[in-house]
Amino acid sequence: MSTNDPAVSVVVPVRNEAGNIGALVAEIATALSGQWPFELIYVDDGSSDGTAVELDRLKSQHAWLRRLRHRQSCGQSAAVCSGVAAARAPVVVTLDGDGQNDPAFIPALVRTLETGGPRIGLVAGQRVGRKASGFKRLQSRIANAVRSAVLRDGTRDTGCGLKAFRRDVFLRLPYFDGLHRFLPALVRREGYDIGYVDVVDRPRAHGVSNYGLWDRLWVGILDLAGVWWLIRRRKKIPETSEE
Ligand SMILES: Nc1nc2c(ncn2[C@@H]2O[C@H](COP(=O)(O)OP(=O)(O)O)[C@@H](O)[C@H]2O)c(=O)[nH]1
Ligand SMILES: [Mg+2]
Repeated sequence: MSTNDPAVSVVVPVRNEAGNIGALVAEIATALSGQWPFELIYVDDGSSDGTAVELDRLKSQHAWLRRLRHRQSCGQSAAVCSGVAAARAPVVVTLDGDGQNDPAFIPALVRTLETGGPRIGLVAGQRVGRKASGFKRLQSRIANAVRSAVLRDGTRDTGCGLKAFRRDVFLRLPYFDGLHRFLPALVRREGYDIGYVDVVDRPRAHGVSNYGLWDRLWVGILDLAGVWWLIRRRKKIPETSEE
């Protein structure tokens, strides 16, 4: 498969995901092979475990695999943004690097974006049959309920890492740490519709979650206020003419 002109760039943000790399890379390749020319960009956000070694071993085998690295850990949103900036395809797919998102859903996301036409800016995976612990599911349900009530972004679940979007639309979004949790609302703010695909969640394969309750709660409330303000202050700039 040609890597010169990929039609789809898959971006995977990772921090300390040693043990989860090889199997996921193989699953992503299986999901995309024969469907679209693709590239796979792992963004290693200052991992201190064997993540880089595992990636380098695979990179020598697959021409379509790229590895970006932040010298210091800078967060999941920053990693996604670095990956999208480096992507060569007009369509970008993101997914988590811990194996919780099943790459088998990638073709459905990309097709929904393609068949939806130019009005659709982003297709969001919506998790069904969550495998997280009861407490984590409760946190997620409350966060999703509060967010959708405040932002009215019509989205049941924004916490799912599986998303497909137009690269040019993403690059227009205002950047902040935490951006990756608000993509449907921010893409709507740019005037685009959102598509949805139900995806079946899996348990984390190895390692531990990068987030605790407090990381998500306080920052989530602050970010929600910020995104609410961004939407309130949206202003469509009219067509400009030069006279
Ligand atoms: N680049 C980067 N990725 C991160 C960071 N925190 C989490 N991730 C990645 O984002 C994905 C989701 O994080 P995870 O810890 O599984 O969160 P959870 O599934 O919501 O508990 C995984 O692929 C992580 O490796 C970070 O600080 N930087
Ligand atoms: Mg996870």
